[in-house]
Amino acid sequence: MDRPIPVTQPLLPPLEEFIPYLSEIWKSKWLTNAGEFHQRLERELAVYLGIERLSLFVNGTIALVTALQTLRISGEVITTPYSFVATAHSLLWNNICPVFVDIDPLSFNIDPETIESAITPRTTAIMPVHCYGNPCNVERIQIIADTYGLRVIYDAAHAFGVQYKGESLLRHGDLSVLSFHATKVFNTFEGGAIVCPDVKTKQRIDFLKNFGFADEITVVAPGINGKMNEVQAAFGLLQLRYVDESIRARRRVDQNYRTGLSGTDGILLCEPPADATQNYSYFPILVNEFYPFSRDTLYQRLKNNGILARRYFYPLISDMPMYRGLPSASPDKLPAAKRISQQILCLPIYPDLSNSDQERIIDLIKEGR
Ligand code: T4K
Repeated sequence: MDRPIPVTQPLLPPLEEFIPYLSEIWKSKWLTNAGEFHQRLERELAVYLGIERLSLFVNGTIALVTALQTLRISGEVITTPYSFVATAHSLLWNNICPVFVDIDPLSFNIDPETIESAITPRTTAIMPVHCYGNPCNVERIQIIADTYGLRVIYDAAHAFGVQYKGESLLRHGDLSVLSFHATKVFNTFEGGAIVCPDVKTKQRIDFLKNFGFADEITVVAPGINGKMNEVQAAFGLLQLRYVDESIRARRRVDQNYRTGLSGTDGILLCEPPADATQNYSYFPILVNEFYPFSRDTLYQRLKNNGILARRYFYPLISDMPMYRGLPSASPDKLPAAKRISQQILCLPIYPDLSNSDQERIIDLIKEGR
């Protein structure tokens, strides 16, 4: 069998274009701690994303943990069970109790109508996820947050470059957190960022990611080491020159799937979000009862043919051992999330996915009809 087709593959610009960046690092001997490339990437990403400022991180998870520290979030935080585990883990690492609420089965995002009844005197914030880059109902969430005096931290790990109603989706909420992991549309091998609204907040975040140092001898908080290093930042600068081309190539893959799979009984394609651009980071389909096999049989069938589709996100976070004892984790309170997690399958999508490989994937799925 040929090489397996993974669910994604990182965008890697030509190697020879990266060498000059490495030469500069070798020359300067400046490897980390807010170096030149780090500062440049912060500036260039802010311009690219259409935001005022961001603070780079070593990965998205540490950025989530730090975002919660930044706003001194405590007690309970309302969040979604339908995400990558890092969302809820960032709460546990801050000694915060996650309170899971159900999702909207069309957007896969937190259903705002479930939030109010989950608020208690201990609630301090809401942590929604823009799942697959689909914008959350940011207006409704903000109204609830304002009414109850809650903070909003968006896990925007999937939302690189997404524009909502003509401006960056990352402008919503108190903070938004990005991931630049190898599997993301824009990567720095590992990496992440917190998008921050004002200079003071960025300064606090910059202290927190550097052990809490405000200057050489002053430590203002029990910070962590969350710094992005110069090799990561240099790679990000190079990668930024290719990211638009890469998103265009992903769009082609998305359109091929839409054409090839439309009308297949039992396979539901997800509607592109209204009022928003897409980055095509994932291609989720739902395998429902009208398909001849279960989602897991289709997953295995594809795998047997070297196609490594993934069940993002199954199992639900609320079904994992460290969360399932929580009252809010009870499956009967999360019916939409439960159903979607049992039907979801994310198909391979990345710039280099060839038309012939994609045809093979489409044919295999259609053969099941
Ligand atoms: N919040 C959300 C909503 C997230 O989705 C994530 C991460 C985070 C927070 C946390 O951000 P980070 O701390 O990661 O920055 C992957 C990623 O590791 C993870 O970053 C991502 N979400 C999650 C959805 O997917 P796995 O365990 O599925 O990755 P893995 O290693 O199986 O990789 C998937 C495929 O990608 C491989 O089959 C092949 C390809 N691949 C992967 C890597 C690492 C490559 O071609 N090259 C590579 O270097 O979690």
